[in-house]
Amino acid sequence: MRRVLAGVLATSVVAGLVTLAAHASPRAAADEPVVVVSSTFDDGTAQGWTPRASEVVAPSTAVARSGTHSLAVTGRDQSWQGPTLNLLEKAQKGVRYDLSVWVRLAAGEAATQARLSVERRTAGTPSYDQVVGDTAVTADNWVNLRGSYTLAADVDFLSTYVELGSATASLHIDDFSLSYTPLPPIQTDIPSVKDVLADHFAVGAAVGTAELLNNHGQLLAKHFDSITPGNTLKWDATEPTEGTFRFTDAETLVAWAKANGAAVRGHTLVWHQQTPAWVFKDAAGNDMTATPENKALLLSRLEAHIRGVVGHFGADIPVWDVVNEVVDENQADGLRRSKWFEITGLDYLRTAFRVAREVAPDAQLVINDYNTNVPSKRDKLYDLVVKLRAEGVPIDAVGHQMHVNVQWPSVAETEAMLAKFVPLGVDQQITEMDISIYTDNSQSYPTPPAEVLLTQAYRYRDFFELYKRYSQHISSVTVWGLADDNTWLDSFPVTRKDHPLLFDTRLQAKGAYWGIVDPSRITTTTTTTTTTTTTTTTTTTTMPPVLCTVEYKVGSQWQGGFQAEVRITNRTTTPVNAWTLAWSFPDGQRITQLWGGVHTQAGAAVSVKHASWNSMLPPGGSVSFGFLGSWTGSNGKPSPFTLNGTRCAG
Ligand code: 9MR
Repeated sequence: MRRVLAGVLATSVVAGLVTLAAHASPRAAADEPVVVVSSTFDDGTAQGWTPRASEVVAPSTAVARSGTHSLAVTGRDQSWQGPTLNLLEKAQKGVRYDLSVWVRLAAGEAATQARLSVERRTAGTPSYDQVVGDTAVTADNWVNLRGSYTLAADVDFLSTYVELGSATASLHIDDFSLSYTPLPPIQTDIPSVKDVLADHFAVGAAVGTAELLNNHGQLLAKHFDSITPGNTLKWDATEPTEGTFRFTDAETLVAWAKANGAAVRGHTLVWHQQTPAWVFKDAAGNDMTATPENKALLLSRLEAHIRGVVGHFGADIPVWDVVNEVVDENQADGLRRSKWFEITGLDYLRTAFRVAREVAPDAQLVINDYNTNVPSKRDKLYDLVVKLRAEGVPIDAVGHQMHVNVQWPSVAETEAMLAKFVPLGVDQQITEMDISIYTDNSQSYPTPPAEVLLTQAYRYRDFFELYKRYSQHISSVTVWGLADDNTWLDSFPVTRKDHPLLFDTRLQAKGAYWGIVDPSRITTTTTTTTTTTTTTTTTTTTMPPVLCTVEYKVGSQWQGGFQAEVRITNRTTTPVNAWTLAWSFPDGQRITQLWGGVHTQAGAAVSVKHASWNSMLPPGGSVSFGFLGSWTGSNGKPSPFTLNGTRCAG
């Protein structure tokens, strides 16, 4: 239910006054959105909005997204000029706000891009944060810019503003709102993940400064004994211009870790992304080409960077992802064609590890990469580590990012990944784990389906069981985010809400958490919250208990024929005796031969009964069978499957 504060809507001045009361109000119940500011301009005033520079803002009746007025902005001569609203007295540190505004170009203006930004100043020094990135806008329609923002620093200036890609276009804005939804308390009566796994490895989360505050900070402290700065130690954050180092946010994270007894993983010294352009400019300011002079210059910059960053933190950061994502399995030599490689060959790797070891002799030095489970990539990474270590390059550990999803990869492939590096005697770390609920780019769920979250919970269980079995070779396991309210997967590979972590968007424990902590408590009762700026619906869905999951994989397919494998897993705590699995084919498929069971087919309806030797399906156990079939049309996957008459998930 939406909660609008009486009297807030009239003017932003009134809204500001009421805001203070709202934040203190015991009636601001968890999960009910509180509108802090709403600007409709329908009273014919600018409601506190002002220009950022010399442009003009004025209420207008030329167009309105709702009601009678919008705010017209004319006379712009810089792209960053635009309407701005002072939020200093309105937004509090550590609260996650939803911002929404509608934008439309003035009549006759050519299409361009708009974005919603925040300017904040600490002791007079400005920083600019993007709330909503470049979004196409035209003079024909209203476009909604909507995003979330958490203020994490102490500020003496705070404003939001709309800016455009094209410098001079005039525009209108309307129906701005700033709102927040109070969070319920974190659960204090559940086990801490770090305690449950204390005998095995450190448990980490990737965070930014916003995750240290209020409920987020409490959740982080309760469950994690390691943190990885998600962005604040990358080159663009630490050395944006040559020789000028900035450590403010990273220092905040390190201080929090010290105060809370958590370790810090340093991420990352060398990467092909988030590296400022100046790094790859030659002495004349042009893009570097592969010359001996440029190679020397680039390696000297690399050395100075590592000395500056690693030297600054010293013993406070005892493990570094020295190099990140340098392997490309599609190259015969296995090396990513980054600017680093093009200009220095393998020497950037040698220099990075050598200098890191010199500056921090006791730190653990890691080579970190994604998709290290994929056999071809795993093997190329392995070959590189062997080669460099043979030369004396001090690589102490291999980092497996483990950005995976609810179907991919298999636990067996992941085990092969860990097993591969064991003979080398290197430490291994899981550095960036998350389990996307999506398996392809076309999917998007308004609310995550209960059965998908259940599969995710079992995947977390199975991966952590594997890590525990290998824990003598694994020193830490880190998830890439604290909770589902803030995950990089919301905008990668496409924009949609993902739910890949252990805690939900309200910071409550998910099945994924129980999968790690106590799989017997993975529950089919889920609480999901869907939030929009105007409504919030909280639904508690009690699903029928899930008895089984079924994986159906087409292994190969050719003109008219295909081969498939089906794996049934018993998700209950009691054995299933004498199983029969049934489904209906969607595309006229016909089974021609089946092994591992006995089949009958009538039209589309198929029933597969156990073979004499695999009739028992133990609790938590699986059986598989395979078949050859014929198909026409699209060979779609059947769903649902029923086991002894009860529907399975997957
Ligand atoms: O979590 C990081 C995200 O906020 C950044 O936008 C993103 C793009 O540079 O980088 C994310 O972290 C990456 C990590 O540094 C390296 N492995 C992949 C991670 C996800 O992109």
